[in-house]
Amino acid sequence: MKKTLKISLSMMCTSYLDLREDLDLFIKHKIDYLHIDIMDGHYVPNFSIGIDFCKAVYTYSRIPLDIHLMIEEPDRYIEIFSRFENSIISIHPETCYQPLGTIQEIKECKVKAGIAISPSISFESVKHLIPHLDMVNVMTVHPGYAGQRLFKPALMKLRKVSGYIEENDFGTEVEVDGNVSWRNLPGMIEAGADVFVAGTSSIFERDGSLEQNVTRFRKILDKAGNFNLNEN
Ligand code: S6P
Ligand code: MG
Repeated sequence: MKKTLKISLSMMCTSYLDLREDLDLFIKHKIDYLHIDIMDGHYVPNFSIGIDFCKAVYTYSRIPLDIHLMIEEPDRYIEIFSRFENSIISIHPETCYQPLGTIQEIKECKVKAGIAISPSISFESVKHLIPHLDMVNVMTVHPGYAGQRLFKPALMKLRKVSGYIEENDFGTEVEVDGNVSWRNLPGMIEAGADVFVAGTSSIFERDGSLEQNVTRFRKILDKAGNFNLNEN
């Protein structure tokens, strides 16, 4: 079966002054998700974008949001981030008292539910949550900043997560987030990711234009998806 590999664009890497023009380009190229990194200065040292930014980009583009909550006690904010149809909210399980309860709450708000797994969190410690999820984000950098180097051991975790999902036919999407560069992309595809967070190391890198980079990224994913078709 053909595998559809998707692009989730990291919006903290966009040029805010060119936002409207960039969103037009993302609409034209049918970008699958806008990846929204929400940070609180506690769970991660950094701050980033917030709910008003989500409203603006979603209202204009209607591209589903892939909201990555890097915040403590995310339960307090599920309701306000669940107002965007066809979107996904991912939490870090170690930020919740009762991760399954938070996952259920996200689903009750009629959006998709995901978890993000930081490099310090093992596959084994979150495995039991996977059957309840629509997406698992395997982080290949430490949460908090764009432009970091790949944390290589996370690729093994990516392989474990995608293998477990495939063996059990859960249908959960596997996302890879962090230094998804031109160089690292083939290994991440091979390790079983379906959704790729594109940031400063690929689509927003300065070497090519944004349009050239989007086209280049899509071509790589389409080719890999078709290859999967031929394999089966
Ligand atoms: C990191 C965040 C990521 C970054 C993305 C940036 O805390 O969750 O989503 O935005 O990794 O991509 P790059 O190519 O700069 O690593
Ligand atoms: Mg992220």
